[in-house]
Amino acid sequence: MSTPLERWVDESARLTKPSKIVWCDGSKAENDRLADEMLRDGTYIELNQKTRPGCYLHRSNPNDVARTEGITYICTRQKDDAGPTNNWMSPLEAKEKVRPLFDGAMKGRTMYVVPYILGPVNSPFSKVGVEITDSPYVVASMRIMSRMGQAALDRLGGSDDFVPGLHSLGDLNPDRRFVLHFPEEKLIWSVGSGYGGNALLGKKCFALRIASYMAREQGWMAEHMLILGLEDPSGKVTYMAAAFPSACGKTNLAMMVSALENSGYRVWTVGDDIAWMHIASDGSLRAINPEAGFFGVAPGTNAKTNPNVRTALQHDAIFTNVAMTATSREPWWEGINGLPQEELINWKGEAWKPGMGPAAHPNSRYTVSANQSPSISAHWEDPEGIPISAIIFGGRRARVAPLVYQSRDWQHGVFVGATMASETTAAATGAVGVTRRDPMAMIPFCGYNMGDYFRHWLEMGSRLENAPKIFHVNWFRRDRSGKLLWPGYGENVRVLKWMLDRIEERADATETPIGDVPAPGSLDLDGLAIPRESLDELLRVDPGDWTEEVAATGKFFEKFGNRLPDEIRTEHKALADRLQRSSVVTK
Ligand code: GTP
Ligand code: SPV
Ligand code: MN
Repeated sequence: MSTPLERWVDESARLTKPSKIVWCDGSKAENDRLADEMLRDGTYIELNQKTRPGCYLHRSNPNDVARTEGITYICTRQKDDAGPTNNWMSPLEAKEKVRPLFDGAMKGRTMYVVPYILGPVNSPFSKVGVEITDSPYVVASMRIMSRMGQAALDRLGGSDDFVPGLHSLGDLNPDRRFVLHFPEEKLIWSVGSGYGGNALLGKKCFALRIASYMAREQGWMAEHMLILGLEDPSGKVTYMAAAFPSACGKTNLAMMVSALENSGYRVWTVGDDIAWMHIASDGSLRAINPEAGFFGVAPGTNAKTNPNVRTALQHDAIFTNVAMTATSREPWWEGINGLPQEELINWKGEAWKPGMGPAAHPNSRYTVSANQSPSISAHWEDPEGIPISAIIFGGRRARVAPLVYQSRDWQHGVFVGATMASETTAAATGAVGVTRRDPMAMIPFCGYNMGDYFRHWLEMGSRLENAPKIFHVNWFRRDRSGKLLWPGYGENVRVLKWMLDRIEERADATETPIGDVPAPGSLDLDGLAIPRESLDELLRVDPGDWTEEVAATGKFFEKFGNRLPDEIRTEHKALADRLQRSSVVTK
């Protein structure tokens, strides 16, 4: 008797017609074998094995360097169940359209069967996925990003309790590229791309889009959030989860070396991109990191901004679309630490000269095991997860949003998340720097109608005994000349400390129409030279800007019609009223 997995593998092989099928066990020997093959056919370029053993460079097709949201679909039977913020096709139409692209797509190639666990191997909250792919780069990446191989097969046994994901590079033609999700049958199809979020199906496709759908059915949450622990001088660790849109600072916050280390505040990493959160029997919210590695943005990473990742990247890491020094074969990117003394080869493999544009692609990335970071928390694989005391929302906004504010309560906090906006980045194709609404940083990743998603957040809150406090941050506010007002990175710990002090009721806040900002003196700025005017500007809530913001969010919410919870409408109205009253007072 064949198992459900064997039957699906057979069916996929009949469709894609590979010359060979390889079941991956996740071993080092298998990984070494794949690396050799990739070095031979140019998929991998060798980096300096003396200084960086086990490190390779991969150059993806120049038309395939970021997530492609325009061809990413949620295929539910009813269009309304995908909602106004997702692309939609009916499951039938989607399969008819895309099946021909898989037909014979693996001819002459090897099909890899990649079983993986999302979450710690022994956690009751972990889930099994299996990706079928014809990309060895995807296999090597999945081995870093998840618990891949035999452990997953052992956990699965003969059961059908896994999320199948079929992936083929196809011909890499953007016109024949599709990333399809079938949340009702928990199935993923991806063709025509080898890029991270499109091709590593355990990441955004399963751990967020399919998992968010499952989470609503089953009463938990799958969120685009980092998880960190803030240690205080007494050694107590308080855990926080933060949702920022793509390329807006999650990895850097989760891995930071604290500027307040000398006074006893340290940050421990539990996760850098995705959190699965459950309500424990004591009514607390507990989170696990479904991933096992980091797929991080390279540009801007250096010894000052993220020393932990620099250490992590000394061995066994994959670099994608970075530049390389021509003689010493070291990876290089903008913001690493000035220009090298030797020639550079850019991300496309050309000799780079100033004036040719960035040498590394702005969305170039590294892939590395989480446990290679010195900041990794001793509790990052706790099967029951760690308890979350604060949820942080944030975005990249040159103006409007202050450095930090606290929501009034859970319902108001959900509203704060639902009204998030951020300037777009190179993590997805399309224009960069355009402000777009991105509730909970989930606009590209929610597998169902976001009106229902807001309701799910409200319901989760009502089931929590001691709900986490909800905050909003913005590291990216600028002055009139366009200069960033806040130093960011390791200095962000000052804001985390204020949150901890709020949780422990030690810090004062000043009420504003949008929420509570730090009262004068309550933000620890010891040892940081920041002009008084900058601080005032960072914390300023401008009634004019916020009145425009209320209009923009109102317009955005209209899209959801009667799927928008009344509570969100109530909060929207209350904010408008508070703003109006405050501008009357200040006049
Ligand atoms: P995804 O992996 O796409 O989800 O991104 P992310 O949210 O993990 O963002 P990441 O930490 O990789 O940061 C993205 C970019 O923002 C990098 O170029 C960082 O150098 C920069 N960045 C991160 N934190 C800060 C900060 O506090 N201040 C400033 N100015 N830039 C930051
Ligand atoms: C993001 O874009 O949010 C990422 C990178 O974390 S990807 O895996 O491509 O989604
Ligand atoms: Mn992300």
